[in-house]
Amino acid sequence: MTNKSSLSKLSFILTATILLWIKTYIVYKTQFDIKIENATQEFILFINPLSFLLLILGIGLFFKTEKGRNRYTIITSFIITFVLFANVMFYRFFNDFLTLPVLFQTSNMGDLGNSAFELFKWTDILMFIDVIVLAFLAKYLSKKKEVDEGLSLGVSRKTRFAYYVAVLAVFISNLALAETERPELLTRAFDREMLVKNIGTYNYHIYDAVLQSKTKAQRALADSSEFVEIENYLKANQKAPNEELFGAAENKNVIIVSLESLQDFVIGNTVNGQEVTPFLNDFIEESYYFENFYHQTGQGKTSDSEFLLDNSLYPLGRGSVFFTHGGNEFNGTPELLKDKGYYSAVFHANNRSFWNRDVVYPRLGYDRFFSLADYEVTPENSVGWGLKDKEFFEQSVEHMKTLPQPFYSKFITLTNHFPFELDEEDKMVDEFDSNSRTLNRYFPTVRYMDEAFKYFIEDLKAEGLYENSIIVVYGDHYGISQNHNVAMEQYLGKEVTPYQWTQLQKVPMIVHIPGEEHKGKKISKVSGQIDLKPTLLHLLGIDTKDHVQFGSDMFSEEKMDFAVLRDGSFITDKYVYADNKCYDKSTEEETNLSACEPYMEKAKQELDYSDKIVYGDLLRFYEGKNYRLEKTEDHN
Ligand code: GP9
Ligand code: MN
Repeated sequence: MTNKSSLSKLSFILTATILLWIKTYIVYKTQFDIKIENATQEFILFINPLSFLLLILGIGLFFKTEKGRNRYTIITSFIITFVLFANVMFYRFFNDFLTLPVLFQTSNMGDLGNSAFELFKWTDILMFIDVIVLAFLAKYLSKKKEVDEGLSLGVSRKTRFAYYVAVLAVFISNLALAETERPELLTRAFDREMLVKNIGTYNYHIYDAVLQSKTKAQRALADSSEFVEIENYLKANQKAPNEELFGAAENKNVIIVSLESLQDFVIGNTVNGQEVTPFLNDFIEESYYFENFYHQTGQGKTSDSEFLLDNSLYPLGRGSVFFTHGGNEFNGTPELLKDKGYYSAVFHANNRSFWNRDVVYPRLGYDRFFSLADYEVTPENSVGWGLKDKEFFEQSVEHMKTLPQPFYSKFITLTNHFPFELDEEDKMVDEFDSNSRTLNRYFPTVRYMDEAFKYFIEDLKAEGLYENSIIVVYGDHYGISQNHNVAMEQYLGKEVTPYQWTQLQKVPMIVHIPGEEHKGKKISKVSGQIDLKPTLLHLLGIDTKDHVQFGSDMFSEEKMDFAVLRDGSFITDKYVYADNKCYDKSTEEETNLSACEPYMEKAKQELDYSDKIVYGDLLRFYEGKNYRLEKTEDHN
């Protein structure tokens, strides 16, 4: 077989590939709102459909006849175009890319179905033009070639091999480029826009399908018997609520403020002689402040903290649970509060799909998500990751005024996010001076966030929302990673041992209850984000003894001093277990491992049981006694 005939056999496939490729890129640019920041990103976007198209259309090379090959190419082009078209329609409605769970979520599709007609534009037909062109081409070309019998034979093995080596090379270069632009793309950044931007819409669908089948398999293997043991464990760990505070905030609005990357070490502390969080320091004086409160997040960062908050379940050891198990059955706080007549909303000026929030929030019971599209975001009022916190709070209060009361609301800030960028005019303290630009810049952005929060509280007072709301403020996760230990040692004036590192995982946690201002009480009991849900529900007067929850009421006298971090470290009243070592809190020095041993089993069990619930989607088997009896059946 000559090269020339190999090439002509390939030419139809390559024509189809190029047409689809260009079409996909045109669709990216005209139908989706993908933010491109530099030329490399644009280049990645341009090449990203190629590897998949070559791979799939290349299957045509295995067909023995030209007719079969062409037919395969045309049908495949049509299917791929249809997938692209479906994404365009879906995007017009949800501003997001399709995922398999969403596809099977009837409520979502119902919404789309009703408006599909309205979403359709006549120009969409243009998307299919290349398929029609291919069909004509096939007809015309095959007639012309009928004379040449040789060309009807299959493609040689060598050609196929060379072809697929080339496909692999394209794929690997794409992935490598994407990884340099966005490290840990596949494990960390669970933003669909980011995925589509980097690996392309088609590869993204494959990635999504793999994830989906993995979780489906784990779920299918689980059964309700696994739940019995866990339930016994949880029952044995139940703690009675604090009698005085149970119901102290009944029927009040709930305002939860998740402060981005805020660690506890800045509270009451200074940089260059200036207070880092002057407002929070004052706010603490009229609130309850938990000074030994830990974040328990993993790779899912903010989304993990949200998961902990609303479910009192641990996030997972790898990936973001919002992304990997967002379709599970939950008993989220917003859902539980519905029985009490609460309306619920989240405020966060980022893409709806970031961390899969648009899919997970409804499953947790949230009624409304005020996301990027609900805010007026301009280059002037943005910095770093987007809308500046002050603007965010200001615009949020406007939305907030429209909510039915009582409401359960959550506000997620953004400015104090790595790489901690801030406009000159917003800097209220000077940067720290160390070898870490990240730590240096952390202080001014924390200071800015503190100021923004102050304005928020003032706004709430002005709008009459302060007095009838309970306000819960906490840091979502650490902001300064271990890479900056040297600079951190300089700031703290002590070595960052595994013990100190664990202490750095403390995040501030403040609860303000109207009428309780005089308390201004510091609570030193060891607790974590896992405890937020029962604490809150008890304040609202909701009994949680039949709830599936790993946390306990932080106000309860019976509450054990205990927090497990997602990496398996834990903290008790006397000890810290980290890096396989046991530390005595009183000396801050390593001690005999046997001192930590009594808690090691418990720490492991907590995480294991919680993981079992999440991986097996076990809450679908739960027969709660006080609520949602109808949920005993598996609806999925
Ligand atoms: C993104 C914001 C920050 O929406 O919540 O995410 P993070 O990187 O902190 O998880
Ligand atoms: Mn965060």
